[in-house]
Amino acid sequence: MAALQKEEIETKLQARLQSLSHTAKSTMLQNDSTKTWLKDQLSLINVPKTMLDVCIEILEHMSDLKVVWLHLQECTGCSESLLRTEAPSFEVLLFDIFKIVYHDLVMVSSGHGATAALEHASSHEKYVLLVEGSVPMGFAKDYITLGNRNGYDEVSHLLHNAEAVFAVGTCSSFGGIQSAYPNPTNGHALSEIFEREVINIPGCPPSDKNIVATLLYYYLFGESPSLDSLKRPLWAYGKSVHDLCERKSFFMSGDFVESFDDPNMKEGYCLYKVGCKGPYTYNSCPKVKFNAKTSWPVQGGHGCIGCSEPNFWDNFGNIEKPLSNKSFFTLNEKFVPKILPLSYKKLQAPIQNTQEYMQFANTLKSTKNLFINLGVDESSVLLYGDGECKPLISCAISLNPKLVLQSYESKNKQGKKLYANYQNKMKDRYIELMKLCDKERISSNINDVFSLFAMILDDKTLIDEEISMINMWLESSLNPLGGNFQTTHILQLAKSFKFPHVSELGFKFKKDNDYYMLDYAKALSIAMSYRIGGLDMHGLAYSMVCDLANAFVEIIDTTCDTIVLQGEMFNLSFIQQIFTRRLKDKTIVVLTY
Ligand code: FSX
Ligand code: SF4
Ligand code: F3S
Repeated sequence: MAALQKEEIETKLQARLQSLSHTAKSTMLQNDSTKTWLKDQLSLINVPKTMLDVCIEILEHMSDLKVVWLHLQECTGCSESLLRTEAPSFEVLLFDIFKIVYHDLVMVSSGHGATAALEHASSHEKYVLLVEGSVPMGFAKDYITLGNRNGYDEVSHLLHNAEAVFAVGTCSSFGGIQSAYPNPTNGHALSEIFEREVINIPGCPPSDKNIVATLLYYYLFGESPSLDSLKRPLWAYGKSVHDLCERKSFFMSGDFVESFDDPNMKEGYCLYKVGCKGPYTYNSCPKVKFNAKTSWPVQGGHGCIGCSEPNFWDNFGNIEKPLSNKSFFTLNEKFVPKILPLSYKKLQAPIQNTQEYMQFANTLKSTKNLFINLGVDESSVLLYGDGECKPLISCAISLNPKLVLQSYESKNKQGKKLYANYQNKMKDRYIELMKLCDKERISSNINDVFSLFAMILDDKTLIDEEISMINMWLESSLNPLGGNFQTTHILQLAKSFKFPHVSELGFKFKKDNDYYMLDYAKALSIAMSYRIGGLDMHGLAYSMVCDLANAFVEIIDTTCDTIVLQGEMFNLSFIQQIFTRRLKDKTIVVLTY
């Protein structure tokens, strides 16, 4: 769901105030501290500051909406995070603004008094339900009981009259630690059990800002903010921790701390090598922080452990090691998107040229379609429409890894540093590559980008015979070591990566007059950083193929209705799924022989 535009936001807020104007105001929020707080919150949820007064008025009218906060299987970390909110204080927030009527950690009553308060709220109040913790479904659902009901029955009961439902924390959003292997209580996320639409605010715990501003959005607009595919508000979970991280420039130059007592820790070097999962985690922690904005995990000196992602306990491997097949433990399939169907077409032989593709295109129902052929000997991308077929991509990949590497030396400061780190950390490979000749060879086969990357990043030692073979290949016009050799190798490695996480590299097709050109320079430098940082070749290969597939998706014309895929890379089911998931309104056809 896309985020709202400024004008839409203004119109919606004005309409909301209008609809509330007949109700009495119960709170007066026109004071400086509330205004300052609200300004900050509004900037988080992308509401223009000019709407401040309208927002205050809306909140003043929202006297009848209450908050019921339920605890199921959890550690109370989410509540603790909220308690550390600084301005306005927790009491102001929950008595004057949101009006909490049930929260068994902070309320005065206990026992029968608390149960009665909950019963009263559920039958006499208009309320939003916030649930912290997962729902145990094992052992007659009795692993958790509240008063005389088990957790499952209590949530079912409260869901009936709730205006909106928020899953606070990773436990209620995705199952969290209780549903990690071996999940003894058979714990589940709210959305796995109940049909009701749930807004997820994951994190173990989430920042108080993510909880409060999401709730605020609902109070102001009377509807859910824009959400991602995991039902997380985009304003908070739309960017990766890595992209917002203050240590990112060190990642880009390949400067990693080697251990927690590394003196470079003081310099703020990147924590990828000691296990940071920031590149695979979507959350706003570097921006909103925790404990009254004091700090966040990476600022405190430990890598992100991916706590706002589904199955992070199981699926991120060792907390203090980079992703690598060696640190794989178990895979939890919860929240893995469903496999979407696509069609296969069996042909006698591969399509080899424009003429053959035009004949094939005539058998398709679509009037405009795209053919992506990543063949071992040749690649081509053809756009077919109005009886015409034209190439869409042109490619110029430098095949001499020595020359490509050396070009970093003359790049900017970051490039130079990366080159020096490569020289130092991947010494053997560097020495081997420097034995290559200075002959430049350019390829127009997209598959050869795999050859180039593999030659620079692989950890297999090149023996002298291989070096002289590569030299011969660079000198000649033959293609014995091109796409064929390294593509198969990369695809095999990619297939055997055990984790479902792509390390984004940033391949891009850039428009250049009538053609798109493949820009791989940035992707290569990021791949070098990941490699120096300890991502294994399986992970790197997996990322290369996924990232390249994503780059193709980006240039697919909206008027194109069928995409035809040919070549070894498209036999991989996770690559096919990138196309089917990201191009839901198109027909994807994979050619087989
Ligand atoms: Fe704890 Fe909340 Fe983790 Fe879970 O946060 S901090 S175990 S997400 O439900 O209390
Ligand atoms: Fe920051 Fe972690 Fe990314 Fe390094 S890997 S830049 S520490 S988020
Ligand atoms: Fe969690 Fe990572 Fe943020 S561990 S708190 S998502 S930095």
